[in-house]
Order: sequence, then C-alpha cells, then structure tokens
Amino acid sequence: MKEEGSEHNLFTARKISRRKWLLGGAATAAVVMVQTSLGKMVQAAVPESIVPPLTDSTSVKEALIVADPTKVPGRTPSVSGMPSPYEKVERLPTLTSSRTPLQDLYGTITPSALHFERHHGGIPDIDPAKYELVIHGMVDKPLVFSLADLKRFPSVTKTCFIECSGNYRSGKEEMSPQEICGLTSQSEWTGVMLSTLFREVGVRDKASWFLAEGGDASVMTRSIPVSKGWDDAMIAYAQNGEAVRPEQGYPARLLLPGWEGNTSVKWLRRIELSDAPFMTREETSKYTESVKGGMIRQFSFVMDARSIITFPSFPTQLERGWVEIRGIAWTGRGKIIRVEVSVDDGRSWVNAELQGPVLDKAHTAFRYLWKWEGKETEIMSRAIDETGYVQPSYQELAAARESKGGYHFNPVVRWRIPRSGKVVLST
Ligand SMILES: Nc1nc2c(c(=O)[nH]1)N[C@H]1C(S)=C(S)[C@@H](COP(=O)(O)O)O[C@H]1N2
Ligand SMILES: [Mo]
Repeated sequence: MKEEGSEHNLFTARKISRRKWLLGGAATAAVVMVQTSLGKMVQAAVPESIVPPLTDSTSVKEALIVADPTKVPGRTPSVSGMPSPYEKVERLPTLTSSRTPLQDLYGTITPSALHFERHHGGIPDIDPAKYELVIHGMVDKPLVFSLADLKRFPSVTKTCFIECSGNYRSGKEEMSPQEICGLTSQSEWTGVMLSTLFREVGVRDKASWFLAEGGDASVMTRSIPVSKGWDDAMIAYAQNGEAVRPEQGYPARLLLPGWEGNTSVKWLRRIELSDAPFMTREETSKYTESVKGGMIRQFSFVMDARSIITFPSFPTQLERGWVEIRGIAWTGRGKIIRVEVSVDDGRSWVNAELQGPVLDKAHTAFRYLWKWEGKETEIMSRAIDETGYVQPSYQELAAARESKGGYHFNPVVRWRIPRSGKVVLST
C-alpha cells in the first residue's frame, strides 16, 4: 500500500499524513451548536470518533468545530435552492452592468443568476398579464401578441452566448477574466422563432429591415436586417429551463444568436418592418467603431471569434507540476473549429482539446494539459472559427483599428506567470 503522504498521481494532491489521521481520531470530544430539522439551535456533544481527521492545512481548533453531518439531521427541503454558502461566486455590478465570473465557472452554461447584465435604463418591472408585442409596418396583417399567444406557437430551444460588443478591458495586471471580458454569458433559451411570427403577420417582400424596441426606461431601439429575422432570430421567454430572468428581459426578449448583445433587445414590445434602417440614437451615436484611415464601421453586427484562458488566470496562485489549462472560445459566425494554446510567450502553438458537442454560436470549452516547471513564461489562447477567421493579437488589432479598445475588440489575452506562480494579466 502507498503511504498517504506520498504523491499518488500526476498532480500534486493535498497530502494527508498517516500520523495526523490517527491524531485526529484521538482528539477529545467537542460541543458544537447544531440546527435541528425544525430550525432550532441545540447543543450537541460530538463523539470523539466523528471529529474529522486533521490534515496539514487544518488546525486542531478548525477540526473540532466541524460536526459530522452523518450524525445530525440535515436541513429540510426548501422552496428554491441557493448555492453553497461556502462558494463566493458573484457578478461585479456597477450602475449600468454586471459581469459574469468566467474564472469561477465550469462547463459552458452560465447559471441564470450569474448571467451578465447591461441595462441602459435599469430593469423594468413588467406584469406578464399585461405584456404585449406589436408587429406592424410593412406587413399584410399587423398583430398584437400577448405572452400566452407567443407560448402557443411551436417552440424552439437553442444554446448560445450573448456578448456585449463593448466586451474588453485591460490596463492593469490585477485583472480577472471577469473584469477583462465578463460581458459574455451562455444560456439555453426557449421561445418562438421570429420567422414564425413573420409568417403570421405576412412580412412583405419589400421589407428589408425591422426595428426592435424595448419597453424599459431607455426604450432601446435597433435596426436589424430582415434576413436575420428569417434566419435564426428568436423571441425568448425562457432561459435555462425557467422564465427569462427580469435582468435578461422578462417576460420576453429578442435573441439574435452570434450578434452584438445590444441587438438582442430585452423587454421587447414592438417590431416595425421597413425598407430602410431607422438610424436610431443607439446605432448612430454608438455601436460604430473606427477603422484605419479615419473611417467608421456601422451595422457591424456579428461578434468575431474569441477565446480566453480562465485557468490559470488572475488571481490564481499556480503550483508547479501538472496544470490543466482551461478556457472558453466562441464565435458569432458559427462553430469554433480549433483553439490553439501557447505556453512559451507565443513562440509555438499547440491544439487544445475541445469539449464536444461544439455548438453553433456557443461558448466552447477547451483544455490543454501542461507541466509548469516553475520558469517565468506567458500563456495564451487563440480561437479559429469555421470561416477560417483567426483571433488577432492585441498589436494586430490595435493597428487595424488605430485604437486600443472600443467595440468589437477581441484580442488574444496573455497571462504572465512569474517564478512566484502569481498569475497576472500581461499588459
Ligand atoms: N430594452 C433593452 N434591451 C437591451 C438593453 C437595454 O438596455 N434595454 N441592453 C442591451 C445590451 S447593450 C446588451 S449587451 C444586452 C445584454 O443582455 P443581458 O443583460 O441579458 O446580458 O442587452 C441588450 N438589450
Ligand atoms: Mo452591450
């Protein structure tokens, strides 16, 4: 048999010494406060045999206050679940947005409570019984749909990301993935295809654009080409198996997979068909970006391919030895076909393993097993999508845009690992 204290696999596991195991068992009995199934706090003597064993990182005091959960009844069932109180995983709210903690998540679905938020005029309180969606303009038969009407149409479900087009920050070393690009999240959305409603109202052939308008204080409006409406646009009323959260547009939002987040108009109340874009405030004063030669790009709807390593990242304290580099990659143009990782400052690149199934316009998890020997280096990832688009470096992008940020800024993110193992953003 192997010594408990020995390294028993490729990774540096937490060591438990045999001597301390025995010492833990021999400690004296403790008196702790426990909650009964009816919520009453009572004193209970914990027999010495259930005092948890000591490990290298638990002190005698810590060990004594942890009661054996197999010896007292647990909490009774509740109406709605909460994460474990031991987990502190939170969005980072400001007045107008909050960011998804990408570095703390697993897999690719963002728990609804952690989906990023971006509100131009706060979160409205909308009574679902009074909710109405009007579709009018260049149509044969203008109609008003209640929420119940929307739910009577054939439903569809799609897993995809929503990303804010302003999703990039940098400038200091102490920045986590959440702070750098936490304005992207993924949900399983359910609703009705917009094409179904287009057929219902009889969209005219001449109609080439539509206006989407929100019922919040900002009355957010964007012009969208009708082709996106016939393609994969949805009116979503459910998110991750429950009603869309108020923050995400309850009771119904437009969902334009792969396009700038701002086009997925929340609290959607009106769609107007037309033969020209509406040139609203949002798409003239904002949501345009500069390109070389003093030119401006407008109606740049599609989100470009992108990736970020979420582990190790700031604020990871990295240990030497085997490390599973993990991250997510995504593109608004379809599927991610490859993610390349460099562990030597960008000199050479290797293919990361993609977690299947790789979905259309969806966050895709990747991983790469690497042995860190303790030498200073920089690690990074770059995404390649099915159109052949390669995520650019910061230098390439800054040169093409003649700017160091702004909308649609999706550069390769580099993490610097100094000899101390304290991971920071390379700036
Ligand atoms: N009605 C309305 N829709 C809106 C917004 C808004 O302020 N009002 N914000 C937009 C922006 S800028 C983004 S990035 C996404 C954010 O969606 P989320 O808050 O569900 O993450 O919603 C878009 N839809
Ligand atoms: Mo946004």
